Amino acid sequence: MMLTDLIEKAKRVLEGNWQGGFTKPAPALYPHQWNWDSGFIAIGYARYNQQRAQQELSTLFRAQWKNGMLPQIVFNPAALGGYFPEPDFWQCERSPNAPEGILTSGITMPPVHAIAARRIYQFAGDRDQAREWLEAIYPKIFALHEYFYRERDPHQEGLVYIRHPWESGLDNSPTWDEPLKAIQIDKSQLPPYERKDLKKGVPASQRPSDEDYDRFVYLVDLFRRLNYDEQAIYSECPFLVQDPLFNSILAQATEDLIEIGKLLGKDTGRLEECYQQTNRALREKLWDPTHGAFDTYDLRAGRLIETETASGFMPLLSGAPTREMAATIYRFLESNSFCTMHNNACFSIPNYNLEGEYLDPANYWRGPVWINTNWLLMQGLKRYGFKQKAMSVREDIIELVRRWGFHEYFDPFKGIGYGTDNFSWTAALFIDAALEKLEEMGGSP
Ligand code: 9WN
Repeated sequence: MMLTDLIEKAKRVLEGNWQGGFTKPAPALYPHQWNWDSGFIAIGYARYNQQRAQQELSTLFRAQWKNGMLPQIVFNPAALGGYFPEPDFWQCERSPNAPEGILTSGITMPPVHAIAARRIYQFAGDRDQAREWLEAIYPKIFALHEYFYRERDPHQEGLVYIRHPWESGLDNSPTWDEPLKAIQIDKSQLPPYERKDLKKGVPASQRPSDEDYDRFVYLVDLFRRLNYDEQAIYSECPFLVQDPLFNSILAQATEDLIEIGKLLGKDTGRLEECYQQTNRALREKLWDPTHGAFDTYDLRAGRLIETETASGFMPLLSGAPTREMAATIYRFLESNSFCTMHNNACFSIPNYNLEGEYLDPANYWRGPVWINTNWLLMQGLKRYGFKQKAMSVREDIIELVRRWGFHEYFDPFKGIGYGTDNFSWTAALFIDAALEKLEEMGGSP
């Protein structure tokens, strides 16, 4: 199929998932609005439908908590019953910070919104209107970043923690195995629950395990018992980690927010401090020279967690690595661990080391290639001048979709699409990558 036809097909995927105010991540598996999904989706819309892109983020930010937190899920009241956990389980009304009249979960996600907002302005057909929209969204994104640095950075070191694997966006990444194993579950104390994700046509072998879900549920139950009080959660939560993916997205989003702020004539001093401090902390605390990548710091265990996932390269995105660190990362990415061969033999960039002990090429965040992390790493590779590698990642984004469709994730060796089909961010980021390629080719498909 010609690239231009595929782009039209991708637009139809987004249209099919459009709910009249936001875009759900997938037709059946994810029936509500998800935080970082909407950011990636807006990046796709930014290329061809400015209004939609703006609306996607505006709808999301309507659900912002009073303390600035932006929830992981905004529930669609008309679609309740199809997902677990839903508002009856979260019970966010226990928190004085929860928004009134809007149903949400009680955790957050990586803050990609300023990255998307800047691109919306960059590609806007109507710049004046985009600027007006930025005026309205800027204070909200600013409040979100303030929330992170105020509530999630206990040592004021520029690194924010996440307190649930769902907050990472990479729910069952091998990086969480160790901290999750440390949580001893007493089944008789766990609230009863029923997984809905296994009833949507995706094999259990491609989803997180029941042991993972027990821990996901344990943490939600803890948060609701603590009425979502950040201080109390900080004291009691057994899962508290500083993750390089989350923090480098935060740093990059802060850099983009600075640019937006300058455009609007705001004082961006505080944001500049945050940006510098987070990048410095990534370098000084999370870089592991023996590993050749960035690690996650486990605040409970008081040590780095050494696993080899794509998150370990993500600080390229925000410009945190020194030239030397970036060169080391580049060699890692070019090794057999992260796939140097092409021509049908392998696709970039799997979420986990292809030679790693816990590799499972069909299981969720434990091996497959995901389009969002590849898109982010592509930006990071460009930033450091690794143009050829960035272009090969872009080519894989396009080829995976061309050959296997708009799947949620893909087998790193065979390409085969796994998880749900018609996945929104795959379609959205494909549109961005394909249009960028077409522009470079001078418009010919
Ligand atoms: C829990 C919606 C979300 C993504 C996450 C992905 C998956 C949810 C789930 O789907 O997580 O948030 O139910 O498995 O891991 O990154 O945002 O697409």
